[in-house]
Amino acid sequence: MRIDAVTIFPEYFAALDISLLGKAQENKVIEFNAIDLRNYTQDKHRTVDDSPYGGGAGMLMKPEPWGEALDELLNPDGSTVLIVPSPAGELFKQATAQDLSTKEHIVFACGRYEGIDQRVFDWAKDKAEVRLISLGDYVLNGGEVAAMAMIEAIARLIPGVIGNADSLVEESHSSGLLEYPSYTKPAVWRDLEVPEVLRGGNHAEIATWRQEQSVSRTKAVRPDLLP
Ligand code: JDH
Repeated sequence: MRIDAVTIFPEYFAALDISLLGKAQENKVIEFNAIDLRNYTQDKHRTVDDSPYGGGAGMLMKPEPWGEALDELLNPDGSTVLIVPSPAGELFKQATAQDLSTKEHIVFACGRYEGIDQRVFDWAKDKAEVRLISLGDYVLNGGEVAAMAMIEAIARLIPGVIGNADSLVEESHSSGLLEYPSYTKPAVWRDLEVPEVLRGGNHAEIATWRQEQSVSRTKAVRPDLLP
């Protein structure tokens, strides 16, 4: 899979060279490029913003640099998925990550200011699958942090990115409930004991205990996840 991110802050994406995603890039399992939108401007000041038609506070990203960048980046056969992080998008879910993890080429259009001129997406609709996606119901300063989170969630589902494939198998069998609490050694730490049941080695009892913990936790903090 190839992932491109168009942004005025390519430095944000340096973190993708670390850890599992860094290894996956070295192993050519994924290719990642951060592309500076200002390289596609024509004026001496490398301007990417302008005031909005109709008035309102703040600035918008002007369409021309986006057009020049996307002319270069979108596959001519229409196989690219263009993802636009946006507070007005559909909510990003694990199912979204699963769907996107099967794509050959994804381009993230990372806006700043109050977002990007609508015509960029209206124009791109004929050249790519365009999806406005929101990381969650809160306001960020731009698309970069949202794109980073989405990239991590997508990339870790690609075969060969996660060292321990069993982790993904276990995840895919997970119930949609919150996780149960987990413990490692030592058995007693600062007077706090690991629950007896986990030290007993009765696997049926452990499974029942974990299930009960998942249900009670979900009831308490995420009742919307319960059937
Ligand atoms: C991309 C610019 C900043 C700030 C206007 C929005 C009133 C619009 N989950 C998510 N939250 N935020 C983003 C995100 C934010 C972005 C860009 C993604 C590009 N910004 C911005 C203010 C507004 N404002 C809220 N309304 C209630 C109007 C954009 C995001 C994602 N993914």
